[in-house]
Amino acid sequence: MRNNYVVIPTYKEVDNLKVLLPKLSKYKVVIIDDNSQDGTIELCNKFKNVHVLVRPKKEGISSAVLEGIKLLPRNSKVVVMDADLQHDFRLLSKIFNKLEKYDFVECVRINKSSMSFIRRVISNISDLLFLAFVPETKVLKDRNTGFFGFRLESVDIKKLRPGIGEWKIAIDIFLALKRGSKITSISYFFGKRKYGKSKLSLASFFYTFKQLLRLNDYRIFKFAFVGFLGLIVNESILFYLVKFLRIQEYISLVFSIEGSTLFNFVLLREFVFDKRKSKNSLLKFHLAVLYSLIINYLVALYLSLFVNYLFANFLGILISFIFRYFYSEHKVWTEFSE
Ligand SMILES: Nc1nc2c(ncn2[C@@H]2O[C@H](COP(=O)(O)OP(=O)(O)OP(=O)(O)O)[C@@H](O)[C@H]2O)c(=O)[nH]1
Ligand SMILES: [Mg+2]
Repeated sequence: MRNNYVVIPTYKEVDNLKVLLPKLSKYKVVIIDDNSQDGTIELCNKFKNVHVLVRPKKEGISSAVLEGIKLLPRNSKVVVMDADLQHDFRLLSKIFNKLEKYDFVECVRINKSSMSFIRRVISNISDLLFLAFVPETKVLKDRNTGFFGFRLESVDIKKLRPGIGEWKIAIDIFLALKRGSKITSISYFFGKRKYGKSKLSLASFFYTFKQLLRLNDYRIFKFAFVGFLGLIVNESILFYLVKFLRIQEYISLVFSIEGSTLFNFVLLREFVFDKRKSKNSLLKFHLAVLYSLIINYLVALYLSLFVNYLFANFLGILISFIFRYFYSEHKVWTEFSE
């Protein structure tokens, strides 16, 4: 019990805290408040078990939680929750119990249907995007959760580098778990915000996208760049074989395509998916290339019925690129070494 901490990021939540803090008397509580100026500090100071850290300005949930956990002893068990009473405080003892055996506990919302339609759509899209761009998260059930627990010593804190404004810290912490960490989940009913307003805004989309690319390690851009280099290699081989060696075009094309495929494979393996290894990746990458050629061909053929054939081909290339990228992420390089 001694090192069980509840970490709560807050911004203008004093009315909710008046209800929540008295329920947390069994735990040590760390509040990271972004200068709400609404009486939060005065309220927190009334509770002996509550420590409040005030930051000068609003910088987002993720960095707030990180600042909070940096204050804690390494052998702490930590639960992160919101102040707005959407996260059920009655689950705390269950989460801390799970942390006796597990390193990470995610609390999974089972009543997403109680959310408004638009919030549900946003939440599902965001969930899907994280799954698509950060395949390591596929073992999680609720990638958007803000309610979760972890053993601090199982987390490599140096790996946590959330940007300003970001707010999905659960994914960052999950990805920073040390090798061999055990994870589990608890389902719960997601409540309604009691007082005050949600801090979600249009800017949240931008921050989510920023976090998505950061956690993706910008692989999508690196992949596109390697593809571009492959195009140059492909054209160069073709030019050399046809122009200088006078080999028939239909034969030269086979070599230029295979040459650029091998070139792309090596670059991707060494520089893009270098933290992952996988059996038969060369064969699987050839399949990715084959499928994407077929997609390119069929899309270009079909769309040329409606638009200019060059534009149709361009769209075919674009769609086949997207396919090849996600196929590489999810089917070719599938083993995560870190
Ligand atoms: N320190 C700090 N806390 C924040 C910031 N933004 C939000 N919070 C707190 O983070 C928690 C979650 O914020 P909410 O606005 O409820 O966001 P949400 O739960 O993801 O979204 P909703 O489902 O709309 O409620 C609350 O305790 C907020 O007070 C911030 O910039 N800094
Ligand atoms: Mg909320």
